[in-house]
Amino acid sequence: MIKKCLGCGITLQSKSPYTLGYTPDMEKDYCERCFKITHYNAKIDADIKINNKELLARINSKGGFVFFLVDFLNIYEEVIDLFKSIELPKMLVITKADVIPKNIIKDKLLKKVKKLYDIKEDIIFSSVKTKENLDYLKNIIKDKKQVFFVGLTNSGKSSLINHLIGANITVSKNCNTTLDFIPMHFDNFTIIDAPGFVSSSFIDGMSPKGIVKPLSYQLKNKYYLKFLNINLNMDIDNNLTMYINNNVKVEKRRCEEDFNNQLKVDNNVDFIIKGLGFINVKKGCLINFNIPRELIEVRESIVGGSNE
Ligand SMILES: Nc1nc2c(ncn2[C@@H]2O[C@H](COP(=O)(O)OP(=O)(O)OP(=O)(O)O)[C@@H](O)[C@H]2O)c(=O)[nH]1
Ligand SMILES: [Mg+2]
Repeated sequence: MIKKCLGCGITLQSKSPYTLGYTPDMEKDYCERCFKITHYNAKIDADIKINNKELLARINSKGGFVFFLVDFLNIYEEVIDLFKSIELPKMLVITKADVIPKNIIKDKLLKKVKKLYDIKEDIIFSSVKTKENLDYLKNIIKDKKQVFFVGLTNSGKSSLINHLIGANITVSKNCNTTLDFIPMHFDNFTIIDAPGFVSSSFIDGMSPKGIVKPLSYQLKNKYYLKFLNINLNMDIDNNLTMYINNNVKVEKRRCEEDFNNQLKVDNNVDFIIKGLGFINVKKGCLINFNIPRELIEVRESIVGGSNE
């Protein structure tokens, strides 16, 4: 009989210790990987490749209601396109609302996201830390037969389910912790956790630690910003505010670097570095940078101007 791991959804097996799903004891409900993540906070680098197209097809072949989760730093077109590709009734949930900086008026943010990305469905915030909207979500679930929690990897799907129904799905700050669908049956409804979609992001699995602190700079054209291995400069003196993880160190240095990429932007845009966050740039300019163009998106700002 096939038995699935309650932590990540993979089929359990006791034959091959280096293959996913391994447990030394088939009586156990969790695989060894989940055990190590939960008890030793282990970073497991198994080479897991979630195929977005296959995952989408699997979701669209089912019936039910979909909560699509994304956190505030990872709202960008590539992700919204995934949301739009879901053919079931759905709602966008902006998770980890507790990390959204206090200068941002959440109502306005929501309206801007809705308008900019032309989202017809409802959008709500949620947080397992502050319990924001957990009761609201519970009420929606009660009226449905089958509810899927899908979204970008690391967006907080498993955490949210654990908090909504007291489940014990494995949660971690690494990507692709959940490996397969995990259905949980109740008297009147079924809740299904799903593996996360992957995006072409700069960094994998960076979950914001605490409230994102906006970093504001007056950046003279002779200087550039260095963070992680990214270099970024503008062709005019400009004002910018960075919305990225607090644990990323940003340095201002005098220009002597080469930048192999350029992008011309309008006034008040967000320069998005996929997987890391975004930079609100006040004045239209030419942005020079050194990372591949496909890791960047630019949009009319969802935080700048009237939202601050
Ligand atoms: N600050 C904050 N962190 C959260 C919240 N929800 C989840 N997290 C953190 O986000 C990280 C990812 O959580 P998971 O629940 O494993 O995310 P997931 O979407 O199930 O990820 P995959 O299964 O890998 O696709 C963990 O470090 C969680 O602690 C939240 O509401 N607030
Ligand atoms: Mg998960």
